[in-house]
Amino acid sequence: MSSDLVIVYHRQPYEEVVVDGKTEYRENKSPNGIVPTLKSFFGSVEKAAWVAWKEAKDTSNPGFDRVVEIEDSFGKYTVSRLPLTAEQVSSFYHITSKEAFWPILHGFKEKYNYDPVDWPTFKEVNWAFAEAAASEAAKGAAVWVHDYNLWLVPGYLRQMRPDLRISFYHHTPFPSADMFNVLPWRGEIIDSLLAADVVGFHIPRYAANFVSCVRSLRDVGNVPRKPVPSDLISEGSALSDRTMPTEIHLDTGHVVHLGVTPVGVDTDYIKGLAENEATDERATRFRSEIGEGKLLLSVGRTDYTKGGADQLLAFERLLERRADLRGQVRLLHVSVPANRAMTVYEPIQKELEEIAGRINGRFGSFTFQPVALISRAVPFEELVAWYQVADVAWITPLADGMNLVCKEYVAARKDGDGVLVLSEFAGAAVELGAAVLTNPFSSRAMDFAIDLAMDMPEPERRARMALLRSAVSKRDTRHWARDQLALLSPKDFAPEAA
Ligand code: GDG
Repeated sequence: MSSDLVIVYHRQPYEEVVVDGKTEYRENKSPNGIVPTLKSFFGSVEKAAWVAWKEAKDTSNPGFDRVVEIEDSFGKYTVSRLPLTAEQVSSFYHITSKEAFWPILHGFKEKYNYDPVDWPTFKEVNWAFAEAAASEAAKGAAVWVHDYNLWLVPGYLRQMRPDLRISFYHHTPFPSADMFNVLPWRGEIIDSLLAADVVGFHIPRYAANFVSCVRSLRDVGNVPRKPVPSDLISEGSALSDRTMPTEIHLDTGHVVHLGVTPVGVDTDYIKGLAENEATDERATRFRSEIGEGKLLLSVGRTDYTKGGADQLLAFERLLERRADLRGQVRLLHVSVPANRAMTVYEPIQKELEEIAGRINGRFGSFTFQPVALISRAVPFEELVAWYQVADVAWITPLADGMNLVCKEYVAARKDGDGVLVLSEFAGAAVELGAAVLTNPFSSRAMDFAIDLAMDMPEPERRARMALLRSAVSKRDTRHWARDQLALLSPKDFAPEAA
């Protein structure tokens, strides 16, 4: 019970490797993903802790140290690893979180799978996370819980430790009541979130949707609103709102602050990589391989929300429609498959392979394949080199909480050129109105956007990229960290939380 800040996130914050029979904890240098950003908060407190899970064959005797002390470039911190069995991981994470919650969060009712959900296991695992956080947190400490797979933690934690300041951040979209209320456990989830002091979202729309869910289930009276900052409004785009809710007052006197802070990328790190010699050499090699033609780049996890199949179909239509581009344009589609235990993603992989194969069969030759489908993660340094040479980053998810790939592309374009085609259903669209925004549910809109990108004159490309670069630098990881820490600071809390 001695940490001033406890981060509760399902993944461990380092790589664990066994060297000569000895376990070593290595700093995970990967800049992508959220882990390094979260660790950067540790610099601001004296004592910090992290709670994650680790698979154990036998939870009563897990065979590893439950608590380890780590020291890396982010400082010293403690990591509590909850021993979970493979069955618990599968039930709480692969099934309840990914097959029931994930589709609903992203608006895919038809993919929602209720039957295999084992709710008692989900509750048990969330309780274990809450217990571990409670035992790490000093009196009045801040506990910061991440993502929907830990939705019940704030409620449990409040029961165990009323003194704590609890913040919960959603990395995904938050749907409106019409969608969210499909979940039979909606009341329990909402009550748990309302036990937090701060509930955080990427963009104003998700906060508004959350309020619609709360109102549908609980009587919370008037919810104050304030204007949305102008840099979070892309005129006319699907996810932009003009005002946003700020806090929810409960009958008990408890106030839930609604935090809207879009996650950014580490622009300095990406800039550093983009400027290093090895990346330059790589980029030069890639450019000579591409030759005179144009390269479209698409990067994302293999997930139905990312809209990979719709995008490949749009590419096929592009080649059908425009004979001038055949043999002149290629699409590099990096689609990183999920953990093998999640069979739910297998049909998407098959579909991507089928469409890519058909396009190559129709428009390719012995020496030229229009689609390169990469179904594995490429090293981030290589990704940055691809970002630098891609004429167009084509990022068209059907739904995405934020989407960091588009921001990484912009941050890597030190030459000030390149076109970003972005779905208006990615949270990032509210900040990146200078992109070519498109609607991935409309073939016509997708075709129009990609034509515009292919034919865009250089001055327009540069003007748009300058605006995009300034937006991405403004709200980078440091900005996010500052905002989040301010929300967690004691001055924002009513005496009941002290
Ligand atoms: C969730 C939300 C939200 C991708 N392929 C490779 C690779 N990546 C990296 C990218 C990027 C990260 O993975 C993906 O981040 P996204 O934000 O695009 O998407 P999710 O994984 O779905 O993340 C999302 C995010 O949380 C943060 O709150 O933005 O909406 O769904 O950093 O670079 N990295 C490497 N090789 C690859 O092939 N090394």
